[in-house]
Amino acid sequence: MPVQVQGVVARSQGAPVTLETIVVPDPGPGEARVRPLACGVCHTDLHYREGAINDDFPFLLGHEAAGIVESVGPDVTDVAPGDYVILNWRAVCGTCRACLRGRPWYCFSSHNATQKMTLLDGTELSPALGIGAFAEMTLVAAGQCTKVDPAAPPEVAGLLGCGVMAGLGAALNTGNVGRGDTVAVIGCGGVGDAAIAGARLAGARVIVAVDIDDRKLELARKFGATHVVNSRQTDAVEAIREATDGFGADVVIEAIGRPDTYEQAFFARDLAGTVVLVGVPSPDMRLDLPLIEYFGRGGALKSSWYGDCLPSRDFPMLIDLYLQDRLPLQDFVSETIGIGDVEAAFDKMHHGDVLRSVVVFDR
Ligand code: PAD
Ligand code: ZN
Repeated sequence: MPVQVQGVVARSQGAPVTLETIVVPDPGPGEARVRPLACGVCHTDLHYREGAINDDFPFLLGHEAAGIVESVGPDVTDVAPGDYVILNWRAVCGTCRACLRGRPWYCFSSHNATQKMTLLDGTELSPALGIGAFAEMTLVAAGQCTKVDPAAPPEVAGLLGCGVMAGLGAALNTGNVGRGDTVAVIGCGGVGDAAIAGARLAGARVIVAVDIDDRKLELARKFGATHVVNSRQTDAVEAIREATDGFGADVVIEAIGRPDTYEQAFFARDLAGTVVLVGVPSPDMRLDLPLIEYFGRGGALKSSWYGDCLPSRDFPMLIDLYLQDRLPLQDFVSETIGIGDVEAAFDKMHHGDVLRSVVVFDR
């Protein structure tokens, strides 16, 4: 039977989100119906509301979630009702050209639910990143459910579903930070701080955090920054060089998505170093740099999509590290809120007051 539940919907561009009754169909082949227990508020949800992703309003927002599988489609065997899962937006297809070459973390054709959730009047909803988890129930592809140890509380576990995974993976997977490396992270929101935590986990010996907000720099220290730089007051490139014996960092991670900070990242790395762009730029942005600098500095300029993560490999492993007190995921949770507080959480995010607000559902 289809169920009717409450969900957070963005009806039109820029309008405040509203709590609406939504209809969630029974799971069909390859699908799972999931009861979210917690879901983080991510910048991307706000981008959807502002119409910056696409025009497919109305959106059902929310995509950083952990929950319980309620029911599964007839052919689903890898998850079962009662499983505790993190929802992912990389349900690898196994058949696209990336998967066939053994690089499923780039999967170009990842799965979402085939059926649509709707409003009461039948209007089809577009779930954010194919998830839509600011809702008491949601419908996803079964492959979007990654089982993890239920000992990790949902408000913590859900964060791996998007931003925190993107940052951790930018350091661990895309940047391939190794023991003894020097690392700089520009932009210390949830994503940047996760990159710092990832660099520490990988054994970086120097981690320079750059931001324009002193509150963020203080948090960055907690996640493992050995040096902090307020780039409103100090030149970021010079400060990073100073912290790295005058050479620049082996890996510089840009976690904002701006040309000026990307340029800092480009010039703040050592010869043959790596720049990782995990911040998402807007389509109007341009970069103008002398081509000889690209050649002369060598190394690698990479982008990181979702931290190049493979959910089946990375989520259970990172939850285990959290449970062993080696990854402080709980420190990303600035506050827990109710399902009616998402609009207020956008406001706090906008003012830089929080790393993550997390919606927690009544259990
Ligand atoms: P956030 O807004 O919480 O953090 C951004 C941080 O950058 C804040 O601490 C700001 O103070 C700081 N900042 C802003 N301007 C500057 C500047 N000029 N110089 C230095 N610091 C500055 O965002 P977030 O951490 O949630 O997300 C960061 C980016 O990562 C954002 O672009 C988001 O869209 C992107 C993202 N990417 C992926 C992916 O798969 N690549 C996934 C999730 C999020
Ligand atoms: Zn997100």
